[in-house]
Amino acid sequence: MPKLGIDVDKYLRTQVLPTVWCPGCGNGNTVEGLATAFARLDVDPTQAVVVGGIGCSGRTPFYVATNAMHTTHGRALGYATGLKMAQPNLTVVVTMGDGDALAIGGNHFIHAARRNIDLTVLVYNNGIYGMTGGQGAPTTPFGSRTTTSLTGSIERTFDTIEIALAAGATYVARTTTFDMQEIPLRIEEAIKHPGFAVVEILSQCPTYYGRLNQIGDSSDMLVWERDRTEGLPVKMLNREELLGPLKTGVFKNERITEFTKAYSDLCARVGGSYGLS
Ligand SMILES: Cc1ncc(C[n+]2csc(CCOP(=O)(O)OP(=O)(O)O)c2C)c(N)n1
Ligand code: SF4
Repeated sequence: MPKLGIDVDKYLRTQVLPTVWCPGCGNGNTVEGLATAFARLDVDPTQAVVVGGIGCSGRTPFYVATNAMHTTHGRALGYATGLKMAQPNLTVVVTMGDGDALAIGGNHFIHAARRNIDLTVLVYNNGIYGMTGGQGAPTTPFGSRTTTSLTGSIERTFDTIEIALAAGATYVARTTTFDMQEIPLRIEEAIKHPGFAVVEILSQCPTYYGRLNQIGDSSDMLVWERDRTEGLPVKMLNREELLGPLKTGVFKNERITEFTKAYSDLCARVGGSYGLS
């Protein structure tokens, strides 16, 4: 694990390693990226909370040495919203699978984005339901095989970035587990951003997606991720260009009023008190 002159291990529960994840699962890349981002920002672990949903990716809080919440499938953003409203000074990072964030949790995702509450949301997009056996997800690429679409998915694919942008997220980025240097950079930007920040990380599930689609092992999947994406050009894209290879990079970085601040201002205006204490 690269140290880059900083103590990444301080942010990992090394005593519980190895993880429960399959060998070569992309989740480890993202956890390392998160720990690196925390280390570079010198985040106080007692003042940070990692909130996970359910699924393989939902296990992330088990391995990050901050406060942790392991919640329910699709509801991580509900818990995180309550936590942030009660304790607005905490750094709250929410880790969810694509199914967790955009299928069962889709409504929470769009409304948390609409409110612009200061949460960092990491969507681990492996295009499949990993934990429950490789079923199709809204993010499953059109035509690909899952255990519920053995002849190829005929459903159209949700684009996390388009949904986040349309719902009002104010920081929106995509990277991949191939881009190991970029993951901590994007997570750092998202944590520093005072608003709803979404980082989609295209990730590999070699056990189900890779095997069912005959992509190969984990390293073959990293090459596949590299080849199906390209960095954002420095210009606005039209609809046809957006339909080409998936773009990576920062799609939006805008500062507007954040929700806990708006609520605090409201309380001051009407003479109420803020928070639960
Ligand atoms: C309310 C509810 N419905 C269904 C499940 C079963 N379930 C657990 S994990 C999961 C899917 C996980 O897929 P994803 O969210 O994409 O995460 P991954 O495992 O791929 O990281 C499902 C359907 C559940 N735990 N709770
Ligand atoms: S089933 Fe897929 S997503 Fe889950 S741990 Fe294994 S490789 Fe990772």
